[in-house]
Amino acid sequence: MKNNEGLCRAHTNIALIKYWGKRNEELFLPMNSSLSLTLDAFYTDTKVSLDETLEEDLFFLDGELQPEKERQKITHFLDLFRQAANQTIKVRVESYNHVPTAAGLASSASAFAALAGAANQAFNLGLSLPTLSTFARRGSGSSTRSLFGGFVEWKMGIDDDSTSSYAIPIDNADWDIAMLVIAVNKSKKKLSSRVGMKQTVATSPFYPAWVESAATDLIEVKKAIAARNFIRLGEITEANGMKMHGTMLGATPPISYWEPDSIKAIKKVQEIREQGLPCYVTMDAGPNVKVLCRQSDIEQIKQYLLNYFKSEQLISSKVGAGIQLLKHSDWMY
Ligand code: 2P0
Repeated sequence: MKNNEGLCRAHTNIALIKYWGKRNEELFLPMNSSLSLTLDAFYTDTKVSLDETLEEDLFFLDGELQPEKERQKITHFLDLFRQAANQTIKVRVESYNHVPTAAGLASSASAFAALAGAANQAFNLGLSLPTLSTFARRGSGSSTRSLFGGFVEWKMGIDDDSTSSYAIPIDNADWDIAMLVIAVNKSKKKLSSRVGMKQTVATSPFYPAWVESAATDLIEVKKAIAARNFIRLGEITEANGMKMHGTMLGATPPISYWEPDSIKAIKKVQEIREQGLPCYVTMDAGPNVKVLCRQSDIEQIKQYLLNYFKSEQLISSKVGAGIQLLKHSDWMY
């Protein structure tokens, strides 16, 4: 690795206890703490190269130079690193997303985590992972949790103290855990999470109850993880996701990311459970359904779902690791 370059891989994560709302939009400070599972199947590789010949940052995604609006987001984010390093040098960013197109999963979590890891290396900052997670957070809230593998908690922190809201690993989840994505629709969502959460905080009368309930769910889910109680973990996960979507329905105008096939998928998962295989759904700011299950049951679950969905709609993932710095020889693009 050259001393002005950073190469990093970060996996995406799915929240089991959801983040939905900010108390400080500029600093991306959340209304509640959240907890996620990092997934192996979906990741972003990013290279950051400091380049004194550049007059502005350049951002390439999957080999294509990105438009001004996207570049500005990256520039704003990289300013945090420039400031920390006391430098003004411009940067070339090359990112490659590994998310099966059918999965329709937003990749901002892995994107900003990989960019943070690569920038930490390129600017030679040597930030610890929890501190680096406070930087990643400023790109996209959910990316805070993608710094680590397994089950990860993103602590909401205190007041407007940016350093108090960071991620920590809870458990490496090496105990027969997996996730199956049922891809219902891969088109871009109509309402971004950023706007959706703002609208929910501002107008849903259920919002205070959501915040209170998410705090209790977090305590209970951490107990379930500590006891390796998969059924309890699944029950809390499913209930928390439903509460988040219920809170959104209470917004003005109401918000729903669901489609008819989302409900079909939820019902099919319930049927599998009634047949004795424990599996639980969670959904994010889109129509796709994620199924938390045991790795040892995933093939059987998939077989059942194949009666109702196409095989390319069913994408399995094992538990993923935290960010990894890559060597030049690992850079395959
Ligand atoms: C989560 N989601 O905890 C929640 C659950 C979607 C539903 O974090 O505005 O892209 O960049 O902080 O992180 C998606 O929102 O939003 C998200 P910003 P982000 O995973």
